[in-house]
Amino acid sequence: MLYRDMPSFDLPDMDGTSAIVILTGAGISKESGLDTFRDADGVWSKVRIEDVATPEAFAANPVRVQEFYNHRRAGLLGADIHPNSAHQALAKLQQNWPGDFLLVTQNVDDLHERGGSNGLIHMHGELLKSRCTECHDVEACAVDLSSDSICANCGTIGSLRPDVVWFGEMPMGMERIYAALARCALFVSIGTSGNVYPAAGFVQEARFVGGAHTVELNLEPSAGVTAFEAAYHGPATKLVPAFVDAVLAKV
Ligand code: BV8
Repeated sequence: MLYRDMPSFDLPDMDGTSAIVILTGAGISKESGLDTFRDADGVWSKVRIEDVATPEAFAANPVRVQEFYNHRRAGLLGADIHPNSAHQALAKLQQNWPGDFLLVTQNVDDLHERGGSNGLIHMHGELLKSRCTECHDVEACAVDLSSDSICANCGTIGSLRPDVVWFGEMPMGMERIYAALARCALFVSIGTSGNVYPAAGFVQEARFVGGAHTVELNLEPSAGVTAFEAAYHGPATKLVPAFVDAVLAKV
């Protein structure tokens, strides 16, 4: 249900020593002006995953794949793209929560960092980084990549790719993520449709391995909504700041 005024969040019995894990997806960046993937006007309504987001696509047509990421990288660096109050609320939670806190994002944008978060795991990589397919060196990248790009580490020409995780590739930070899920008291999934694995399975891990209270904050019910003990639906910039204040009241 969409809330006209804020819901009262039912939270578990927890205190400042409890561990929290937050998972975010493209929905948290939507109100900052970045497209989601599976909404009606989303990224996958314009291009096919098979053409731009798999290793096979990159091998078959590197120019097309590089252009797809060059366009998104330039968009992210646009003057009109800023973190929103949901990003900022999660940074406030991290700063004020005494217990263990881990933010995991599926997003490849840097809006969590620009909103004040740090130490987060970009499990699907980062748009503003490049990786060399020869020496595996990863560097900050704010420019277009092409077959003329030169690796700053090994000097190879044409070996740079976006440092993102394509379908069929192993997401990043999985060991650290599963260790945190196994001992968290609160798991919150924000702005994700719950379609992409292994991220979509984290709620089960948190609930049945970690014994966590599991919460979904999303514009609409996700594909995995029934796995959550509590679900609140509305825009992230409304729900997340209020939710963070409710959690901080537990300290
Ligand atoms: C892997 C690249 C294994 C960068 C992306 C079961 C188990 C394991 C794997 C699989 C499995 N079944 C299938 C697989 C394979 C596959 C997969 O999940 N396929 C899906 C399509 C079925 N998974 C993989 O390939 C993963 N790798 O499993 O490797 C392995 C094991 C051993 C050895 C090697 C490999 C890799 C997955 C990563 C793929 N890369 N991105 C990029 O281009 O961005 S995924 C892509 O989807 C993005 O990263 C995105 O973040 C991610 C998830 O999408 P969402 O973030 O949820 O975005 P979406 O648009 O879907 O939803 C947005 C939501 O926000 C909506 O619900 C909307 O209502 C809401 N919203 C909108 N506005 C707002 C809002 N909410 C709040 N406020 C608002 N204002």
